[in-house]
Amino acid sequence: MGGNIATSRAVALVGPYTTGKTTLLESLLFTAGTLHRRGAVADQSSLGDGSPEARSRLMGVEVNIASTTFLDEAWTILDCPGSVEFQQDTRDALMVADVAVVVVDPEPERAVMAAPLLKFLNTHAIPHMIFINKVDRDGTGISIRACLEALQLYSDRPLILREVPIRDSGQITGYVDLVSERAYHYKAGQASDLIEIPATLIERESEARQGLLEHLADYDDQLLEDLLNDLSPPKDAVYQDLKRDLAADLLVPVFFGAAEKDEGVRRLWKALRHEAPTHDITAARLGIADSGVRASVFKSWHGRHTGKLSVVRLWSGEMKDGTSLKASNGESGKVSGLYAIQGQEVSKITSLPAGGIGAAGRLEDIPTGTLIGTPVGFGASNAPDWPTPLPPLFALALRPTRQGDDVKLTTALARLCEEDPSLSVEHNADTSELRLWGQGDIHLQVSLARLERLFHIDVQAEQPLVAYKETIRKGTVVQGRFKRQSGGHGQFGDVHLTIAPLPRGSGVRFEDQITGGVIPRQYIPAVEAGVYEWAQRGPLGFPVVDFAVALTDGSYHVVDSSEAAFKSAAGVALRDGAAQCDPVLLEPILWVEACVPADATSKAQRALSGRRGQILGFLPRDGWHGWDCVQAHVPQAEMHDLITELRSLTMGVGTFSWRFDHLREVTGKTADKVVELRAKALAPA
Ligand SMILES: Nc1nc2c(ncn2[C@@H]2O[C@H](COP(=O)(O)OP(=O)(O)OP(=O)(O)O)[C@@H](O)[C@H]2O)c(=O)[nH]1
Ligand SMILES: [Mg+2]
Repeated sequence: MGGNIATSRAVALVGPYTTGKTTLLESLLFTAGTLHRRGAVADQSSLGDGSPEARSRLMGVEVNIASTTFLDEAWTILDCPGSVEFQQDTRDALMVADVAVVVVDPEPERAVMAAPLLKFLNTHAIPHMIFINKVDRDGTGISIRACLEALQLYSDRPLILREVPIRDSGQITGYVDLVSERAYHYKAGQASDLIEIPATLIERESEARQGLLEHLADYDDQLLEDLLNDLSPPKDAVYQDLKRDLAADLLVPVFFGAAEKDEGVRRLWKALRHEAPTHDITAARLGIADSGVRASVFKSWHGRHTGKLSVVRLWSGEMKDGTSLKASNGESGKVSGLYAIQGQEVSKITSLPAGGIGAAGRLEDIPTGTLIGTPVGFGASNAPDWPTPLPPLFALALRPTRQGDDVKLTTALARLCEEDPSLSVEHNADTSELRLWGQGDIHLQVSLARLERLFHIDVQAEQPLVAYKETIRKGTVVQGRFKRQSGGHGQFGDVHLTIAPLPRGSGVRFEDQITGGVIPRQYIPAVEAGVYEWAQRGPLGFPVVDFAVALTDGSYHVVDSSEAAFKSAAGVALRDGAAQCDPVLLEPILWVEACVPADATSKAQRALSGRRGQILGFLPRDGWHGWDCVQAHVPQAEMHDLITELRSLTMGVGTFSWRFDHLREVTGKTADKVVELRAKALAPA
């Protein structure tokens, strides 16, 4: 039953944005005695959110790591960002945590915001508790039961109330613990006072306690028998069950309190102390064998004075500065510098004990998600599955403001992507743009702020261009002659071309139908080259696709003909011919699947139709109770801020996936505007 655990455990604080995770970190550190003065997020004095990017936005933009000791037991707390745009860090931290505390707001209508997280925890069977925070606020309006019922809709595991609130004029002023059956009155900033269970609560308490025991009895036959015989089970047995069921992720205990006033926080600490699994149990859950040093890299960053740091959770053995390691990606490395992390501070240590979290220096080719360990018995096969990085949803095209910063920018972006696997860089060949992809506008703005602060690179960021194409709708027969006479010998080429449209996706085809040597062999590749060159920019200003050109006839001059002249002749023919071929703009259409809670399904459909999308249908989201996915074809030109709109319709939880599907003809005003803008962009300055 808990107590005297020699190794360090890791708890991740997760939950929707602004529910109070960083405040809870502060409170956990304060109540444990690690912080002597309590800071606050709002006045930028908290230990968490210490980076300039987090401070200036008053929000979590990366995982905050801090260690502490509570009643002589070591803990590392991973305070994770709540914003949907920074979930990569949250997921990676969860992969190494022994237990997660899901911090939520008490309003039932906000429960849906925790849905994606609860899904992730359920999928990966990560033991978790719920902490309903901010119960100091507007007390009369808060119903713990309603909050729990709303959250239960999104959890596969039963959520079990561990305490019931004591109220004074509606305001929550304390709680009755359902296992110890003791009542406490909150004292802001201090340990709660033990009090008598208020008479009015006795019935509510015993009903809730019965509910708790019945859930535990689902996995404990002895307890079931006791309950059937109306016997009160021994407390120790109840604590044992709670501990075992939490470790097996069979149920989710629910606590409440107010992190800002340290209310309910000692209660949470004690639950963690007695019930959270230890690192060896977590390692076994992840399938990591205990043989020598084994550690998972769950975060990477580059420190100004330390070089690359790999933040690791050590599952077994002892990691030291200088330890040689193999990695599950096939690389190897040697720890060069070992550090403890406390918020923004890193400090040198000589060794890291099992269960601990620290930063190992200069493991250059070992990315986040890798298992590392001493070589003996190390095989890639024992690396646990790591979730794939979050797919890109939002892009900006970047250009360095200062000339000559291109190479520096590429290097810096590669680093940022290494530190954050949900960022990626694309060099788009169609538009010649350098694009930064991420999870949303704030995510990218924070990345650009880091680019400025750490690499001193200023960039201009714009909405990316769309890779329009064009094609022809009719065929024609055309002659192209290129003739120049300027001094010496001239230039002469003459071609007859048959131009014809091809089905979508055919590309450009060239056929040589010359017979009888009317054009000598050596000039034919030049004609073909002329066709491809012309196709790079058609009459509307975009690359031309899906057409065929047959070279049917022509003539040449013994002295004046040349490859260059034939290439130009082909260009002349196509330029003249294309005008008769009914050119038309093609725009890229994406297949998009937007997934939202079912009450927002019709709003999501409207959002997609409003973006010239064609709704293909909708289905219940596989494995997600109460969610739908709407499929549609949407022009890429309308996609830029779709994620922003979907989130604003769904309290942040709506999302989508996408892939290129096809090119579609676009006409009328939409096309005219595109062509006009293109002409302006191509016009000489
Ligand atoms: N009334 C009340 N407000 C609280 C409590 N805990 C946190 N807050 C406030 O909620 C706001 C957000 O707190 P944070 O601790 O930054 O929330 P967070 O969950 O870390 O936010 P992100 O990391 O950005 O998702 C701050 O203004 C806090 O003062 C609480 O117990 N009661
Ligand atoms: Mg935070």
